[in-house]
Amino acid sequence: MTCYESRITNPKSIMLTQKNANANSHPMKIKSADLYDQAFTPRQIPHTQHPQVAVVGRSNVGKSSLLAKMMRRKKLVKTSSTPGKTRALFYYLVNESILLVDLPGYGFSRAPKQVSSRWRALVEAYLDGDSGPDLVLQLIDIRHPPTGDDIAVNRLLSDRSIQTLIVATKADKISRSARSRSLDVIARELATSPSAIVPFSAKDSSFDPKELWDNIISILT
Ligand SMILES: Nc1nc2c(ncn2[C@@H]2O[C@H](COP(=O)(O)OP(=O)(O)OP(=O)(O)O)[C@@H](O)[C@H]2O)c(=O)[nH]1
Ligand SMILES: [Mg+2]
Repeated sequence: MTCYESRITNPKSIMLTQKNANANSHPMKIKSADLYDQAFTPRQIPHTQHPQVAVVGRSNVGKSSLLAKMMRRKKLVKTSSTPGKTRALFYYLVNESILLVDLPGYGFSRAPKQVSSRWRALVEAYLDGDSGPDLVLQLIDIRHPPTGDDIAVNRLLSDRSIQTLIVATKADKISRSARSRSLDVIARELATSPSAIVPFSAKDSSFDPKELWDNIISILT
């Protein structure tokens, strides 16, 4: 199927392109962003027709900071000073067309080292439900090789054939040369190519969230 055919036959894509089409501005110029829903248990997961982009990663990796940048809404995104305390899915509706979903962080408890069963139950219910994500951004701290949890979660996604974009966060924390070495390591561990990984920083404005949006839109449409 060509891109054009997939664009006209995928109703979610039509929603995206129609709502955001404007020749004079970026397709994801943020006009509105609001908390749409939240789910603390599998039963609370909302059913929706909106395209969904979920953000997953270890606690403290920078999920909420990335979402705040993408939506240009610093105060909207739920953050907590205690890593791993928030065990819910937060849904944000952007431009009345696309949902960004902040998934709970994993890997916060010291023992056992594996993804906790409660986290797994909630996230698997989301991934396997009839209103799961169209794309998952898996965030990896650029300073460290992927952990066992990161690799397990990557497998959880690939086992389900869920489209995944790896984003390497906190790129401001290391030098350019260290960045490219890190991308090589992350790519090798997650069986992808370094060029498929998007480096990002929520603190350095040379990392423009528009580029992330461009990546997302091109995957979804
Ligand atoms: N230097 C730097 N710090 C960052 C960046 N992104 C996030 N941080 C910091 O890292 C800490 C955690 O960021 P959050 O966005 O709350 O991380 P999270 O993944 O949402 O964490 P949980 O909600 O606990 O799972 C905060 O102190 C942020 O300011 C970044 O790109 N660069
Ligand atoms: Mg968070």
